[in-house]
Amino acid sequence: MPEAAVHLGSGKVRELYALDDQRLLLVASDRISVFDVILPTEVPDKGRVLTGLSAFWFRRTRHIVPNHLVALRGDGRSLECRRLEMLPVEVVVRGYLSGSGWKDYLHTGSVCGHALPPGLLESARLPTPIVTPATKAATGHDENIDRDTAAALVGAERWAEVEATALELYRFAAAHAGTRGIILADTKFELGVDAEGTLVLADEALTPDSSRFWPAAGYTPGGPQPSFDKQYVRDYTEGLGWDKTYPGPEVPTDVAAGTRARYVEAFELLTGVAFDTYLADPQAVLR
Ligand code: PZK
Repeated sequence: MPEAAVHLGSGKVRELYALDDQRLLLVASDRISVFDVILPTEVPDKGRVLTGLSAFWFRRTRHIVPNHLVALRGDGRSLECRRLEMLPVEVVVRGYLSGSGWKDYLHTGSVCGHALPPGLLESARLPTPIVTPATKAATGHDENIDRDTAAALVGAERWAEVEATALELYRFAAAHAGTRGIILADTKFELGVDAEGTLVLADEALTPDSSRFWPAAGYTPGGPQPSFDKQYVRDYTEGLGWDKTYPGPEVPTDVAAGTRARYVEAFELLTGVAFDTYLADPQAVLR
């Protein structure tokens, strides 16, 4: 990292630096969070997998919406990006009923103001994908909001553009993942606006940390689906009887290695690039 970089903030598993007034550096660590708690054990190369996947998707979706990617660095875990005015809304697209969407549906029959047919099972495929906005609550947790609230936060015209863009991104990525045996159940986008007022896709995009990826083989609605990437480490930590509060437990090397292998498998299936090739030359995902 250049010595001039100024640290702007930390996410749970990422760091954000200012390179100059126009550009930022997003650095993905190998930290992993399980049940919203960071574990003391890292998953080797996890940050490189996520960064490579983000860069891959930015390259392949720029016909849908411009994005903030300026350069993928040779370390494979850092993205130089354009500095934007971020929208104060997280944009989740759901093709399947899971997580907070399933909880809201159980209680109200709808998700973020989208009335859904009765009798849907947990993890069911939705009749059509829906956009479910959220805001960062004071607790640090995301809070689902309805589309009128989102429209009030960013402006009605901008919100309509965001919804249409997010749906197109989801349909494109879900179709690609489907051909690779992966269900893209849902995904969260963060968007910003550049100095010209153009909507720009930012943050990380379509990674296992911002999405639910399920193996298509074995998909069975009626309960939660195993996570493509985190299931080993979830199963291990739950098997300890851990109460899912801080601090999380250390995980054995073989569990961390098994988790790494699942991340790498997702990377290779989705990008079609061997992970060793990426390590030797990260630009391979941009071609
Ligand atoms: C921006 N974050 C989230 C916080 C992280 C990431 N292109 C952009 N322009 C302006 N701001 C941001 C971005 C992006 N992406 C992203 N906060 C601001 C965040 C902490 C650590 F790695």
